[in-house]
Amino acid sequence: MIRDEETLNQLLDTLRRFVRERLVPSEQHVAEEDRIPDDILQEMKAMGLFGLSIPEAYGGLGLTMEEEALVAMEIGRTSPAFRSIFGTNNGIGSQGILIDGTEAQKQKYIPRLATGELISSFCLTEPDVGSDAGSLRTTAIRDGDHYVLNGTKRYITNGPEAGLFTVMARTDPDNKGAGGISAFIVEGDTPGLIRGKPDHKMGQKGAHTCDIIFDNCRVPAENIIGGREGVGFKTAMKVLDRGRLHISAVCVGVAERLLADALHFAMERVQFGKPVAEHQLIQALLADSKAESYAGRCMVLDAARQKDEGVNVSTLASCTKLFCSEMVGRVADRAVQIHGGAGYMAEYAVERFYRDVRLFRIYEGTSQIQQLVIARNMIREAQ
Ligand code: COS
Repeated sequence: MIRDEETLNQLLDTLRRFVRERLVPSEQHVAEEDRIPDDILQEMKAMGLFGLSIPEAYGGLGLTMEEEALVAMEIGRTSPAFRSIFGTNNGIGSQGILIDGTEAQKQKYIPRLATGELISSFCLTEPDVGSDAGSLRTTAIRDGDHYVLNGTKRYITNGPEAGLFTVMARTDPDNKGAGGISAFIVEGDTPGLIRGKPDHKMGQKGAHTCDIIFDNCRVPAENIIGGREGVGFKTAMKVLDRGRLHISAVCVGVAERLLADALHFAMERVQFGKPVAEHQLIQALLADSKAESYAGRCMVLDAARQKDEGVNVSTLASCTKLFCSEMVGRVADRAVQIHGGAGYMAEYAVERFYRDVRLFRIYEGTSQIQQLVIARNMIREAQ
């Protein structure tokens, strides 16, 4: 749903210019330094990017899912690391509180997430728990008016810099399944919350992950999301439904950027006496990429509109995540191929993007998990 076309177009224009003039020229620097410069962070905060999807009542821009998808596509036209730092505040870092939190929890934390004063993280994955999220082992045992958290969370995006964590932990040790899990809000300076060393990743330099270790970490009982035990897994799943749509939109943006780079290169590069873009085998690579990225764009916007209408988009979110993350992998591969030897060189952005996009098929649920969710929902609906 687009509420006001003119206001949205202004935002998209501003963003397009910011991406082109500020972010794209900094991509290489961010990759080399493995950090986003402070001045760019400040500009992103001033533009309201940390609160895109946070309701206006809590200081955000209150974008609808369709509007957010269009914004994410614009942001996708540069290194995913730029999006990663504020994407978490809009998505998996804040949505648990927004969807299932109490009003007091929202009032206390959401406005500071919207401004970017607080950076947030989502702690679900563990060393032995990835796709089978319902089997997580981190415990949260009630002790007076606190819960005591123990366990390790792994590959936590924004872990090194986050000031606020949404943590899924088992409050009922006798229930080994999803029903024993609760979600907590944990402040970054809580004693017993320990950050591991930043991970060395294949790509997405500038976006940081690390282990988050809970060692007898005492969290006030009032910080259990929604004030209820046993519903944390469902909170996590609802958060991921939304997050998967957002990531799909980013995949579309990245694919469009890669295709623009590949087309530009193909029109400049001359072989056999003419630009390689005029060779039919290169044209096939360009055309397939165009058709697929357009399909991704249509899927994301359709699913986003349905979400705005209140439809349960669990299946559609998984369909778009599956298609768009696989699609951008194929487009990145073709973009490297079109560049030939140059595509293998770090001097060209496609080499970096080729590594960056590999993560999209893994995080917020692997492609295989999306397949499983889609098929299980289909069977459930048919029964
Ligand atoms: N929205 C609301 N509730 C949901 C839901 C959704 N999208 N998906 C599942 N649930 C509910 C189910 O209805 C069920 O509730 P009841 O017990 O009341 O029936 C409960 O949650 C458990 O669901 P289910 O039985 O389907 O859980 P499973 O353990 O079989 O696992 C998958 C479900 C595999 C889909 C889940 O573990 C998953 O998404 N794994 C991937 C995790 C992931 O994406 N990790 C990435 C890291 S986070 S960046």
